[in-house]
Amino acid sequence: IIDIPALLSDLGIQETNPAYSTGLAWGGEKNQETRTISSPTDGSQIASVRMATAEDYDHVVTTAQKAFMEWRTWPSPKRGEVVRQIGQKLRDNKDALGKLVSYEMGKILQEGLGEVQEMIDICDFAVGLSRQLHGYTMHSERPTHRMYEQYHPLGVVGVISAFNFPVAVWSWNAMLAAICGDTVVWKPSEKTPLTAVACQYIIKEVLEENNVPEGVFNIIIGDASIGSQMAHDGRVPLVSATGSTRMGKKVGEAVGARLGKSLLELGGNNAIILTENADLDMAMRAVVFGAVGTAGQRCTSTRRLIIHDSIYDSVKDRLLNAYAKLPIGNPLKDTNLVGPLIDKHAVEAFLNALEAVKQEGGKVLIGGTVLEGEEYATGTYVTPAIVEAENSYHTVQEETFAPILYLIKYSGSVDNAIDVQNGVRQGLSSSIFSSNLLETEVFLSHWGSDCGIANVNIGTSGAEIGGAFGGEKETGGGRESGSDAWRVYMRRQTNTINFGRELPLAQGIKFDI
Ligand code: UN1
Repeated sequence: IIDIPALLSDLGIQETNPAYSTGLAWGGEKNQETRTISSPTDGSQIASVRMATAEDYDHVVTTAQKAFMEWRTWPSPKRGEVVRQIGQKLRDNKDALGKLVSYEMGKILQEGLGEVQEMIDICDFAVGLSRQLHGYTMHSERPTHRMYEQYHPLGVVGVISAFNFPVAVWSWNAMLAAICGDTVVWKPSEKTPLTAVACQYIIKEVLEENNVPEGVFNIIIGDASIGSQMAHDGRVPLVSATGSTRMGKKVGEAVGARLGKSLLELGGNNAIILTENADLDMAMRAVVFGAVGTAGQRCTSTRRLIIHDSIYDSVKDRLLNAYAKLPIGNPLKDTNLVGPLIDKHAVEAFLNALEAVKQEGGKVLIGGTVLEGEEYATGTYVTPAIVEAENSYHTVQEETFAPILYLIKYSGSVDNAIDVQNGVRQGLSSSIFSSNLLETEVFLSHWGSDCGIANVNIGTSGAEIGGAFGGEKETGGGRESGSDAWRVYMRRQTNTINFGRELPLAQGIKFDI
């Protein structure tokens, strides 16, 4: 299905991959510790990467700091022009990068290509934004004074990304940070470093052709120890981290202890509410894709389905029917909808969660097995599960990064469904299916969904880049990509200017000298 050496050569990736890159130069070739990357798709070894050391990290941040001194002086639209060209390179490489994402991470090819499309889209968004880094102007209380605010570049931005969106999350952060005048040190997930390396190769020519200083776009291949070094590093004013709530708490605590800024995009426990007024044909598409897409490994995956008791049985039947026919297998084969989990640890977590929910009284209606046979020899392919459960179960309260959909019944008004939806510690994405305006408006009201994303008549996943992306509560509170998410990548300054010949003080203070 895929010719890996040809693909790597298409992307310009050389055989041995050093542990870090500063955009123009690579380093860490002599490092002893290596990691072998094998595809969850067919188990073959794709590459071996070297792991960065603490000294490598230090060198990269020093280079990024130095680059910042120059990069911040470039006019923002000129930085935008660099991002425009990066977007063009991504268009040229969409097919190859999309395939590599699919192969290294295991999502189906359509989703791999979709992920690259999100990168292209954020480039376009950032180019426009490079001319719109607006602040407010205000009226001063003093005569012949005016006030306004400006947004200035912040410094080195650390980006820690997860395996499930191995490249898009970098671009949401890096492209905005770049037009804002920041430099970026990216630590990709150690489970998917190769796609990150590919991105460095893709952008290299643009950086060279535009004389972008070395150190504006950096990557560092390492494990949690590098992430921790970054979180504690006072030279990194903003750390943007995507991953589990457990990881995010550690990063948030370390960054908070030095009063740095963090942008956290952590676990979700996303629900769809189906009221008695739901259009079930539409809802089924949303639920099935939300729950099994990316094999349940999106932070926006649908994990809970909150169903009105009057339609519960018919929803259950329709879902069981759809799940019985799910095409599961090699994600590069275009008839498949469900690929593998990232690795065997993820399979274990899937099985453990199912065992635990059974202990609590849950009933597994379908799925929950590990597939065997030649096509599934990696042991990473599972059958997506549907479980009847209560919202209060421990297992239901946790985010298991796997395709498990919990069916939860509610009765009475939509307020009861919203209580269930909000009754978890996470607050990323939520949606309601209903053709009744009174229900949908309650869901969107200030006593409705408590999530960062609340949708009507669409599913929980597949957010567009134009909106601010992120969530509340244990999801971490950060917002990235669209809307005004760019502000976190800049420092804000309020300026008051006196254009008169007197010096009146604010708040009416009078004194003589
Ligand atoms: C993630 O899973 O970390 O909304 C991000 C979505 C994608 C992003 C998911 N645009 O499903």
